[in-house]
Amino acid sequence: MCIPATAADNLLDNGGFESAKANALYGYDWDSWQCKAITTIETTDILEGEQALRFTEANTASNITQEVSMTNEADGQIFELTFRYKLLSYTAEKPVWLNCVWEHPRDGVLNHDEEVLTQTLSKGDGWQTVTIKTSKPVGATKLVVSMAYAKKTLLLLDDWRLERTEATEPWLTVSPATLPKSDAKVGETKTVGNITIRQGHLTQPVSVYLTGTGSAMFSLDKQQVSAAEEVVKLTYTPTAAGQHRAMLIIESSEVPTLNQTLSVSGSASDPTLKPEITITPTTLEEFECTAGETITKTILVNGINCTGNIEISLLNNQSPGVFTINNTLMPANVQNGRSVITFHPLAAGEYSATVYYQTEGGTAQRIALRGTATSGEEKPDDFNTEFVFDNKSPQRVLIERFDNAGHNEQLQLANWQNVVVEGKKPWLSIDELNGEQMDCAKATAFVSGQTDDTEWEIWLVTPALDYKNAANQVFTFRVRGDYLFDGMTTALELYYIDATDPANVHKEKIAAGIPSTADEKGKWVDIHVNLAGSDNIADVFYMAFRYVGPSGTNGAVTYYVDDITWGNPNLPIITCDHSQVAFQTKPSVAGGVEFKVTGQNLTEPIKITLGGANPNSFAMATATTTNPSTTIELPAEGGVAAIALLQDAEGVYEAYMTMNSKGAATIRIPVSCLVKNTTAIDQAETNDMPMKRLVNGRVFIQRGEALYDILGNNAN
Ligand SMILES: [Ca+2]
Ligand SMILES: [Ca+2]
Repeated sequence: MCIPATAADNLLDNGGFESAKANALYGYDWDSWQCKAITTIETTDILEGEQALRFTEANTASNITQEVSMTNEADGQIFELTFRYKLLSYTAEKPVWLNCVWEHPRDGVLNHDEEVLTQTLSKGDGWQTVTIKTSKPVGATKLVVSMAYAKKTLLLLDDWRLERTEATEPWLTVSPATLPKSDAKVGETKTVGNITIRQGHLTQPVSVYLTGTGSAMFSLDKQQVSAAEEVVKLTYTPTAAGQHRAMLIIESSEVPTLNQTLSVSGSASDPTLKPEITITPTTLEEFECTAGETITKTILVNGINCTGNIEISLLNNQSPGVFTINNTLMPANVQNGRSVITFHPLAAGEYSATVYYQTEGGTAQRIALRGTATSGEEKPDDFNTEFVFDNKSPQRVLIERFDNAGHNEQLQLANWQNVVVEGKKPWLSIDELNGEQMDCAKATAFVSGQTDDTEWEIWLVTPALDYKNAANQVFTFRVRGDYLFDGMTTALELYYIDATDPANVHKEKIAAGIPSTADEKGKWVDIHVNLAGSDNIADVFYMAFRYVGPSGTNGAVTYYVDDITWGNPNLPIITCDHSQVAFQTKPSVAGGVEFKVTGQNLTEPIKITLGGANPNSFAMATATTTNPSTTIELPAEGGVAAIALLQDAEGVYEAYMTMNSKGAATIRIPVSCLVKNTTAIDQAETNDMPMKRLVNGRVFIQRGEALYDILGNNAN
C-alpha cells in the first residue's frame, strides 16, 4: 500500500527555497523559479528547512515566478496559496504585490479570481504570511504563481506553499492524459509510462485494467488503486512483431462518470526479420501546374521490422525549392505515415527529383518526381481538348452514379473523356447544391462577372460500350437543366459515336427529349434510349453529352446529368397494360377504364399525373384512393388504377397520363373519351356486358346486378 498523498502536498517546486545552484549572472538558480534579480542563500533568518532566498540587489522592478501545471487537477478544485516574505528595504509606496494568473491552452490568461490573485501585499514588520484561495477554472492547465516587486525592493522569501484544499465531491484524475506509442523488439520489455492516479472521496478502490486486441502485449504492475495518489506502471512486452493496440481503463465502480480511458499502442519489430518499407502509391503521375501555383501529393509510408527510423530524402533535386518534402524522418514502424511532396515551380519549365525512403538494414524505396510548369499567361491546359477513342475493353454494363463527387471539381473518371473543344471549363462533378445532395456531373458555360459570349462546346463521353453482349440495349440517364429559358441557344445534346475507324469518327445526334424549355427547368427527368434492334450500331460504340452555348453571364444555363447506365440488368422500367386508353359514355353518366401498371426494379412509388388538352375533365383512382384526382400514386411494384370521366356536354375529351418513378423512363398513355347520347355502352348494357360505374368517387365494374371494384372484388 502506498502512503497516501495528502491534500496538503506542496505543489510548488522548491517552495522552501532549499535548493539553489550557483549561477554566474544572478548569483543563484532556484530550480523551477524564474527570478531575474541577484540573489543569495539566507541561512539564519529562515522560517523553514535550512535556507531562504535573499535578494541582494534590485535595480529594476521584476518578479519571482513559477508555473504550476494543473492539467491533472479536477476542475473546481480549490487551492490555497501561502506566500511568506520579509521586506528588508524598499523605497516604493507599493513595494510588493501578487501577480498570479490561471492560463487556458486556448483562451490564454483567464479573468478568474483576479481580486485575490493580483492584490497588493502589506509591508509589515518582520516575516509576513499571506494566504489566498483560488479555484481551478474549467479547462485551465496552468497556474502562474508570481510575486512582483518594485525597484529597490529587497526581500527574504521562504516557505511558499500551494496546496489543494479538501474537495467534498468524489474526484479522480489521471496523468498523463495521453500515452506515447512504444517501440520494442519482440521479447523486450519497455516502459510505456508511469500513470499517476489521484483520487478523493471514493470509498471503493479504483480498477485499472487493459482491454482490446493487443492488451496481452501490455501489462500493469497493479490492478487497483485506493490511495490518494498512486503510480501505475504500464509496460510493453511484445511477443510478436506488428502493431499492437489496447485501451487502458481507469474505472470507478462507484462513480462511473469519473472513468477514464487512454489509448495504448506499441509497435514491435523482430530483429531476425529484414526491415521493410512500403510506400503507397509506388509511382506518381507528373505534377502539372501554372508557374506560381502549388500542388501536393501524399505518399503513405509503412515500416515493418525496422529497428531504426525511416529517413526521407530528396535527391537529384536540380532546382531546390521546387520539389519539397514535409518531413525527413518517420518512426521505425510508422503506420500510414504521410509523406507530403509539394511542387511549387516559380517559372515555366520541366523539373525532376527523386524521393528516397530508407532505414537501416532495409531496401530503400524511391519515387521519381516529374513536374511541368506552364507560364501563367498561357491558356491552362489542365483539361483535355482532344478526343481519344481507343475502342479497348468495351463495357457490357455501365452504371455511373457519380458517388463521392467533388465540389465543382473537374470530372475525372477512368475511361471517360471530358473534352473541352472550345471554352475554359470542362465537365465538373458536384456533391451538393444549396443543401441538396447532387453527386452528379455538371456542365455550364456560366462565368461569374463575365459577359463574354464565346460559344463553348464541352463533351462528356462514356467509356467504350459493348453493343451485342450487353444484357439489354438501353442507354439511360437522368438530366436536369437549371436557368433554362425559352428561346435560349444553349443545348445539351446526346450523341451516339462510332469510332471503329479512329481516323473517321462518326458522331450522330439522338433526339432524346432533354429538357430545354423554361417550364422544364429545375426538374430531374429520367430518359431511356432504347437502341435495341438496330443494325447500324457498331459493336463497340460510345455515347456522349455535348454542352454547347454562350459563356459568361448572358444566357448561360447549367445542366446536371446523373445515373448514366448501359445494359443495366436491373433496369428500372414502368410498363402499362394499355398503350392508349379510349372509351365512350353518355352525358352525365360516368364512364371509365381500369389499367394495370407494373414497376420493375423501382425504388420509389409510381406517380401518375394527367396532362394534355382536357386533363381536368378526367379523374383517376387506385384501389385505395377515396377522392379521384388528376394525380395518383401506385407502389413501386405497380398496381391497378382506373381513369374515369363524368361530363354533361357531348364531345371528345382528351388527355394523357404521365407515369414516372425515379430511374425509370417516363411513359405517356394517351386517353380519349367520346361523350355522346347514344353510345356503345348502351348496347353493352342491353347485352348484359360489363360496364364501369363511378360510385362515390370510385370506379366500379357492373356486370348485370353485380358490382365489382377495380380489383375484381365483389362490392355489392
Ligand atoms: Ca526554507
Ligand atoms: Ca449520383
